[in-house]
Amino acid sequence: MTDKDMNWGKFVKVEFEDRIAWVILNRPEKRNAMSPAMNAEMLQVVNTLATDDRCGVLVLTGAGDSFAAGMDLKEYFRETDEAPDTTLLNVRRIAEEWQWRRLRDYPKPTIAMVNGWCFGGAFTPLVACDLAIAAEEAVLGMSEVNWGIIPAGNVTKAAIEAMGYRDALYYAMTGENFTGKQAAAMGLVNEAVPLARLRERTRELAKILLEKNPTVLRGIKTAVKRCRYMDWEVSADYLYAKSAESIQLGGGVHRKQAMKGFLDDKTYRPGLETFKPGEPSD
Ligand code: ACO
Ligand code: V55
Repeated sequence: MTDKDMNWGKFVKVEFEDRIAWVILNRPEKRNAMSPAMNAEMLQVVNTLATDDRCGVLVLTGAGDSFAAGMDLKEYFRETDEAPDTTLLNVRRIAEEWQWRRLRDYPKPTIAMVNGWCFGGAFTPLVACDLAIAAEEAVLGMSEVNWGIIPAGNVTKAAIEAMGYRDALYYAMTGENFTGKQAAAMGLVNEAVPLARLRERTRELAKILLEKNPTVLRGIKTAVKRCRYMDWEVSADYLYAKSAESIQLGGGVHRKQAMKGFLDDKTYRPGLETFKPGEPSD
C-alpha cells in the first residue's frame, strides 16, 4: 500500500495504480459479506471516486479468497429483522444506492473482478459493473433458495439482465453453484482466466479503457444501458441526441482530429488504432 492509497474505514480498501482505482471489499475473515457498515463505506467510496481524477477506471473486487459471500446474514438480515421498518428501509436504501443505482450509471468505466466466492447479494454489484472478469476457479451461486428467501436486493433483476432466461431460472431455482468458467460461457462475465492471471488481465483491460476518450466512453456505456429498454424509434432519436450531447461535451475535438488524420493527413486509421489525446495534431 502506498501513501496514495486510502482506507475508507474498516471494511473497504482503495488502491490507486496509474488511473486504476482498485476498490477492495475488505472483510476477508467474513468472506467479504456485505454488512450495513461496509455498505455505508462503499457508498462513500463510490461517490468520492466518481469525481476523483485518480480514478479513470473503477475495479471492484474482494480481499482474500472471496469476491463477496453475499449480504451479511447476521448484521444485514437477522439483526434488522426486529428493527422498525424505517430503519430497515434505510439499511436497504444504502445498500442499493451503491450496489446498483450509482454503479449502473457510473460516469467512469467499471470492471468487476470476481476473484473467488460470489453469492447472492454480490450478483447485484457484479452485474451493475460494465464489464466483468472472473477467475476460472471462482465459485458463484444464487444461494437464496437455500436460505428460504427470494433473491431480492435486485439480485433477480441482475441475473436476468446478464444471464439467459433458462440459466437465470435454473440457478435461481436450484441454488446450484457454478464456476467462473461457466459464468463466462453463460455471458454473466465477459471472460474467465486462471486466478493467477486475473489481476494482470484486468489491468490490461483497464488500460485499454484508459486510452479511450472518457467523455465518449461515458456516452457509449449510458447509451447501451438505455437503449436496451427502448423501442427502435425512440432509440434512434435518443442516440442522435446523445451523440450531439457527446460532441458538445468535448467528443467533437477528437472526432475532428480523427477525420483530419484519416481523410487529409493519412496518419491515422481509427479501425486499426486507438485515439491518443492530442494526436493526430491539427
Ligand atoms: N454473512 C455473514 N457471515 C458470513 C457470510 C455471510 N453471507 N459468509 C461467510 N460468513 C462468515 C462465517 O459465518 C464465518 O464467520 P466466523 O469465522 O465468525 O464463524 C466466516 O465468514 C468464514 O466462513 P466459513 O463458512 O467458515 O468459510 P469457508 O471458507 O469455509 O466457506 C463460504 C466460504 C462458502 C462462502 C461460506 O462462508 C458460505 O456458504 N457463506 C454464505 C454464502 C451465502 O449463502 N451468502 C448469502 C447469500 S443470500 C444473500 O446475499 C441475500
Ligand atoms: C438480497 C440482497 C439484497 C437485499 C435483500 O437476496 C436481499 C439477496 C443486495 O441486497 O437488500
